[in-house]
Amino acid sequence: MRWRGIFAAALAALAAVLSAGGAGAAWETGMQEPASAIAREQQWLNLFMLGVITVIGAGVFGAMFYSIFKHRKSKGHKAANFHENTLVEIIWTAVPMVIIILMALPATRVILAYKDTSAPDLTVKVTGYQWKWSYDYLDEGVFFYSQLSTPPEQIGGKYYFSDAAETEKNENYLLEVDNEMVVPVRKKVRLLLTAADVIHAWWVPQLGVKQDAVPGFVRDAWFRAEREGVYRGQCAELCGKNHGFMPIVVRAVSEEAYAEWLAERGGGTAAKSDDAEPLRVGQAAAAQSDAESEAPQEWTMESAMALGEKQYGTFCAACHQANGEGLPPAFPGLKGGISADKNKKAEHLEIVLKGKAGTAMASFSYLSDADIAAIITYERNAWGNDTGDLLTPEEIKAAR
Ligand code: HEC
Ligand SMILES: [Cu+2]
Repeated sequence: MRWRGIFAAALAALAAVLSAGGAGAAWETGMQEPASAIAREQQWLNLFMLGVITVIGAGVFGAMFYSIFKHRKSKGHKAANFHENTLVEIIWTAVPMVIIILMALPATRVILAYKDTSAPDLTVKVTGYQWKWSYDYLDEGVFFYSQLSTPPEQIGGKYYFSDAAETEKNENYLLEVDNEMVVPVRKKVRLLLTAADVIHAWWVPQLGVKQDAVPGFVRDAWFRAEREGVYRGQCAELCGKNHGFMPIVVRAVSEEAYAEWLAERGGGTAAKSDDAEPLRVGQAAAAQSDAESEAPQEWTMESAMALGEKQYGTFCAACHQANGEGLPPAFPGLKGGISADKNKKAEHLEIVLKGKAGTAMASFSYLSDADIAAIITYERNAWGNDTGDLLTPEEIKAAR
């Protein structure tokens, strides 16, 4: 009687858990539906391998438990002696070898296909940063950053934002971005992956791509989305505090919609017309930075300082801190040093434009002339630095 009661209670609890799961997230098992041939192959490989190891596991443990039970000592069985048995040794070497080869053959086939980035229809350079991605459509002259668009109130909730409204989470909470990577459907998209600070990884399960993005190296990968749709992924390499907050969204659209999107972004055939010079890598970035920085009409100390403070906050404060004190010893303060030295303006300009090899100080030459002039002006006149230097965009242009 007692056992029946416990069993009934357990069943009721299980039912409650199942229905709660059904209400919250879809109650699903297995992997996301593949949207590329490679993703399908990967899932097949996964099932195949699972099958092989299940059969081996059941066989080995079955034989083991059977022997232990059937031939136990208490029944008077004596241990057999297999020492120096050549036949057994050959069998237990050959059989696993055959099994491994059987598993390696299909796996190798998929890896070779996965690595074959030849003859792409378009190439996009993808760069990982702490904590966002950028996409540079190399032949189309389109460049943009892509970062998390989930509002911070939804992440922090009432705990961090006392005045936050009851925080309902978006459907694609933490898997949504401001600028999606748009690609034409059924076209081979080659990715050139790298990173600007630490190792990140570009991972979109439905497209079957997972590739580390390593600073100083360019790795390639490719996908061909089989049908239109939105495919979501995440950075898959622990890359610091906001690792969980740099999602990836790929939208595969028809060729017409893709051309329209390119045109909206100022790229495509317009950027490729015969008399236009081909865009250099990074130039598109500068163009975007120009367009977005709202460079002031009149270049005065005041307007430059205002723009400089804003752009410093975006591009430099993560390391050098908003108060200019840096985080020594890793990141030097900019209060004092060459930023406060009237005679070291050229050095200051050089380190911002070129970066410093072998340190975390990267080149910021992809920023617009106005942004760089404003940032340096800001650094040379904030936090007690009082060089009075006002740099102009023309000066930056000449120094490039
Ligand atoms: C990822 C971290 C990081 C970011 C972001 C960064 N810096 Fe740096 N910066 C460094 C490091 C590290 C050094 C020290 C390099 C060395 O060892 O000499 C440095 C050095 C400098 C120096 C030289 C300081 C001196 O007095 O010698 C200047 C100037 C500077 N950075 C300006 C900038 C500006 C302007 C930006 C934004 C556009 C920026 N940095 C963004 C890491 C960073
Ligand atoms: Cu990352």
